[in-house]
Amino acid sequence: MNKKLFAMLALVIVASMVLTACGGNPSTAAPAEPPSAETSAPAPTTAPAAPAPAQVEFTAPGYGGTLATVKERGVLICGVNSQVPGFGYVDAAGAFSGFDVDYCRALAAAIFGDPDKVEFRPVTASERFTALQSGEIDILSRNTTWTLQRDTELNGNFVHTTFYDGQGMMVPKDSGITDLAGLEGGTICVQTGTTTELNLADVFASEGIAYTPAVFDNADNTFAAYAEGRCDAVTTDKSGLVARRAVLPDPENHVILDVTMSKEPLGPMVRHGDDQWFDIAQWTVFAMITGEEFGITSANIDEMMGTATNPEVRRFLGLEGDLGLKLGLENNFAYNIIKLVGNYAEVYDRNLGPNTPTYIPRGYNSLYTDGGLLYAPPFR
Ligand SMILES: N[C@@H](CCC(=O)N[C@@H](CS)C(=O)NCC(=O)O)C(=O)O
Repeated sequence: MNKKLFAMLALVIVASMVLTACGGNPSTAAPAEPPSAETSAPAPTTAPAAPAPAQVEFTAPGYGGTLATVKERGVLICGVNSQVPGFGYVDAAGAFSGFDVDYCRALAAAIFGDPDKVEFRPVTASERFTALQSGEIDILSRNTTWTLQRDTELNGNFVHTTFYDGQGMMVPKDSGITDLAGLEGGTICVQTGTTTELNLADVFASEGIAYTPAVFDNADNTFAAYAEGRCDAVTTDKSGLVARRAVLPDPENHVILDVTMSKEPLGPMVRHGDDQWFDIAQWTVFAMITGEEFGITSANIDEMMGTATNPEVRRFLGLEGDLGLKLGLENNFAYNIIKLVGNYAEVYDRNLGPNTPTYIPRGYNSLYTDGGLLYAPPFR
């Protein structure tokens, strides 16, 4: 059964439970239990033994075996960017860094309790979906925008939005251009295989601005052409513009226009057909967000382990309940993510915070409690 069908069925079941609960006497309403053949048996006269840890049948339909493959291999293979500082970048020594790269490390920490059990596979915009579909990578974590076509014909499931972005436009400061209309008749550098290329066409057509696209196959070539003055402007996600401006020879001579051409919800993507893997990837994101919400950091988590009394925090840390087991992981998976990689804020600040060359104010990427869009479901 695919995930969406399963979700619909679950919704029907939950709705019927809710209706039953609402119609009944609230004081007798019990938490939902799995159906049991013994529900009508007389109540036992002795206290029941403590329930065994919940076992989840991971051979059921919807479990596509990715976790088993990754565990057997002993390393996660994560498709990443190598050309966008702050998000996915490889330095001269071959070391990967960035916000999307750290998500891969968090997933490795959740699975193996070791953030280094990950192999980074650089993929360009045009290569990324084939790499995921073919099984060359276990997950794509690379400034990828969630769209309907990618969700359907490209066989992908977007795990969750980890970075809310929008498309921008950068021009040389001395051009004096301040809005899109100022680019009338100009040449615009853009990368192929991206939503960027499509939005550029949509927005300029709807605003009636004539332009010539100069199309390149990766970020280095796109921005090299712009730096050489072969285009009047360059366009990509605003995050990408901030990132790539930082590595231009003269960052101070370039401005990002105060226009947002699209919505670009960026996040990791997995293949259709493996709900368990999807859940693991998604709850890794939720663990990072929840860590921030609870004020649990890599620095204070060990202390929290000894002092936490809030039941949800205790479940989050793996001190109570079996939440990790239900995913096919250890119960301390969220502990490992926070301890070994950090919560969302720590990862954000390390890569995009005020002390980095790729500083981007949190904006929409703040917790809902701070006026942003980050909101994780409960750990229960
Ligand atoms: N978010 C957009 C654009 C992502 C994108 O690929 N941006 C370019 C320009 S910054 C990039 O990352 N290029 C690096 C590469 O392909 O090597 C999408 O998903 O299509």
